[in-house]
Amino acid sequence: MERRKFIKNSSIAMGLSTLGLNNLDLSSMNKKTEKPVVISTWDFGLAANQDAWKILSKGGRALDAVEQGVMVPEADASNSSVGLGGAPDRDGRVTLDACIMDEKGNAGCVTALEHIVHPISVARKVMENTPHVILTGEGALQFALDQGFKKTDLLTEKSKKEWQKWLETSDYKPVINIENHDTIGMLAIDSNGDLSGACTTSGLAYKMHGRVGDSPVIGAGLYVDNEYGAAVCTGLGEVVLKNLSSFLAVELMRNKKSPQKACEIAIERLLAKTPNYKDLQVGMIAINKKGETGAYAIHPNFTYAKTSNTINKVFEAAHKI
Ligand code: SD4
Repeated sequence: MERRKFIKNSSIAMGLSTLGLNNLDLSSMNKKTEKPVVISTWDFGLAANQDAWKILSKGGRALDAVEQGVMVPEADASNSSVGLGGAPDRDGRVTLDACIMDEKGNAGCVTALEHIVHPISVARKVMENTPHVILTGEGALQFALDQGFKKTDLLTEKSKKEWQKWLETSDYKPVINIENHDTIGMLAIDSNGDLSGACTTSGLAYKMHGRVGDSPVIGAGLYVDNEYGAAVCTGLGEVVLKNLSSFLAVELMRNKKSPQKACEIAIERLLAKTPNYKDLQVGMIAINKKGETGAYAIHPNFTYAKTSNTINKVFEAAHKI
């Protein structure tokens, strides 16, 4: 019996390695409902998951968990892709994009927000305290200050020096997989079985002033449908915006695809519409109502972190190229 099981497992592993799917999250193939679960993009997701887990493990709400979780990289000045210390635009201004979506389908977003360390919390206030979904730029900042957020200089000395160096050539070229920490997208299912998601970023380094990516756009960077699942993207926002990849992945889960298949098909769709896809990276993660998860990317080295009662680990996603 044991030997048969061993042979079966090794042949699955051999099959996966032939497909280039080593380090695949095999727990996602377990059909049993697992909750709570939290997943988030990139290596730095693991630290963010720990704060989310403090809420989820006590029976807390997924919405609170994803907000608290993504606040960790937002406040971390040492990473250059989210919140404080984020790379500025080409004019030297740090402009942040974020959105949040709850189990009731409510959503709040801020775009091109300056001077606020936690755009995700401003997005939540937009969702809960206004009749709107998106506030942008000056209006978003004014709203944040009215809600009691403090103005902070987000441009660190390190980011400023790097931007000044960039100005010498001013060559705008999005880099694939910046130091394995880019936008943080986080999805959670709580012990009640409810789903929520959050996504927050400083966007692409040295973008044009006023440029908004996919991350704060519902259906593009993030989508949650509490009946079926949730998905979040990272990578070159322009192509995600044109393909509404998060909405598509959730729609695929509604059509009974697993989160893994949903991510793969959503990325394949994007590739079919993007002739230069080899020059850019998009990664996505998804979770369904059973707590099963999936992840897929165009290029290697897109990592995601998963935390549950049985797992607390960073995985590399399967990839196209
Ligand atoms: C954007 N999607 O602003 C974000 C940035 C990102 O990996 O995720 N980069 O386009």
